[in-house]
Amino acid sequence: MSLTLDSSARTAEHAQMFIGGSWAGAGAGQTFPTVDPNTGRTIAQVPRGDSADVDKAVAAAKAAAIDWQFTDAIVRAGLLRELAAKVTENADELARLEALDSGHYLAKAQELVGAIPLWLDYFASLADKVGGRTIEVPGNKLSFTLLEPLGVTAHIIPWNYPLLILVRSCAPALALGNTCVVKPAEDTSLSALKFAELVKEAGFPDGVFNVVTGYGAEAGAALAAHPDVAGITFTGSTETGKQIAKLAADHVAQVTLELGGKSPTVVFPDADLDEAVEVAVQGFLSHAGQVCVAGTKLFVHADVQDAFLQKLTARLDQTRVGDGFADGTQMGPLISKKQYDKVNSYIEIGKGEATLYYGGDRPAGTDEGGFFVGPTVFTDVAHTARIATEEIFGPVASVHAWSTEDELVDAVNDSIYGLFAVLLGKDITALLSTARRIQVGGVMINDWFGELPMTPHGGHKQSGTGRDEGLESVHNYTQVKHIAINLDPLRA
Ligand code: TXE
Repeated sequence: MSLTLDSSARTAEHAQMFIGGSWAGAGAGQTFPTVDPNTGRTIAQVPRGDSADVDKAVAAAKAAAIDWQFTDAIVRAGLLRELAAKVTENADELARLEALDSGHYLAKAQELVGAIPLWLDYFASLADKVGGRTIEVPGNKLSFTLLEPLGVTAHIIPWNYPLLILVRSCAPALALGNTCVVKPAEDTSLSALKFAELVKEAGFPDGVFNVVTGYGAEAGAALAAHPDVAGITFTGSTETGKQIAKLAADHVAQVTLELGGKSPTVVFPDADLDEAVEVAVQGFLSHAGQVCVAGTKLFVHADVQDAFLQKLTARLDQTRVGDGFADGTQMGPLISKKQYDKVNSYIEIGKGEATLYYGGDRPAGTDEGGFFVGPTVFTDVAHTARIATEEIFGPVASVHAWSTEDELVDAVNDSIYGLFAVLLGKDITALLSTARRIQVGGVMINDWFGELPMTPHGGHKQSGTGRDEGLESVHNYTQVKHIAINLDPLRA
């Protein structure tokens, strides 16, 4: 049955899993609530899938895998384009569901949903363009490779960008002939279920795309451990990523992990400070800091630190934090009580190890039941402080002065993480020299992170392995088959 949203009541009904082309509750009949982080109130009850439900979904995906692999690539691409059209037709409802369930303010959710067709279209275009290669070998032989799909791929999704992260991994998987089982985060299942409806309407064969809702330790772990799952794409915490990699190792599944970060925003002495402040603020306040690439360590050159901090204060004073459905909101709540408690506990830790320069409190006028934390900045922070080394995943930044490139590079590289960095300045030689020396998977110069389907995204060190998006992501969903033919007669 179709998921229905009552926008004014902020509730939804008929949240059901999508397995083998049919809607289903959890086999054991259990559900769990998903809540509106703006108010803490329940939006809907969602099926609490367990390992038996995962078994059914993987079986459905496995049954569909061979036909889907040998469906013409151009047909697979056509279905993805049809799906893109369905997303556009249903963009308003998808955005409202996403805003309600994930805490993105409505205008941002609309922007995110509006971008989904770009991802579907980009990967549709790859379906009939990706292939193997011919290889020159000695003798009268023809040697070549095929790039074949893995088979059943699992997609374990976090709650910060629920639909975008689902699409960025399922679109290439489907385009390249894999069948998918998705496990959305328990905090944000609704947009995945609505998306599954659109997959069905677009005409994908039953079993090609499946969604099992549930908790990570139950449905998620069962999916990662399933012996018929050949590839796992995970975005989430480094800790859970390590657990998933261990589960995958038991049946030698391929893993792609996009994990935590502690990303620097570096202000060079010649930076335009108004622009630098704007990018820095986007870096740690976008989605209330719940972004894998959040720029939570502000490395500001000592010569401009005072001027930067003055401008930063003025800019933070303007930030409108509140209900995501209210006009003009620029920053919504954190996703859950768990995340709210985590961020507040880091703010307390910060007060003990640094100077609280800005914020640290609950923004005035926000719903008492919602999970709101205001913009927070610490100064006088040691590089080894917990708030400067651990992923907080909230609107909390630490400011660090630097003077020489060597000192800067050492400080940035002294981290278990290596996801992303923003560099702001004018001297292109200095910017590129630093960009080469820092150990991160992506560098943005004079701009804030802009995720795109055509550019590879992922981390060095404990920020992950493999790459989402770009041509690089083809490796996540294909395996190589080498074929050789002897062209000489076997007997003279
Ligand atoms: O993440 P988890 P949580 C970071 C961020 C945040 C912290 C904890 O620092 O504060 O993680 O968030 C599923 N086997 N990021 O606890 O556990 C889970 O159901 C299989 C960074 O929500 O990583 C959900 O679908 N699956 C990040 C998904 O994993 C399991 C985005 C993510 O949950 C599982 C989110 C298990 N044992 C959090 N345990 C980013 N890189 O953007 C959980 N899951």
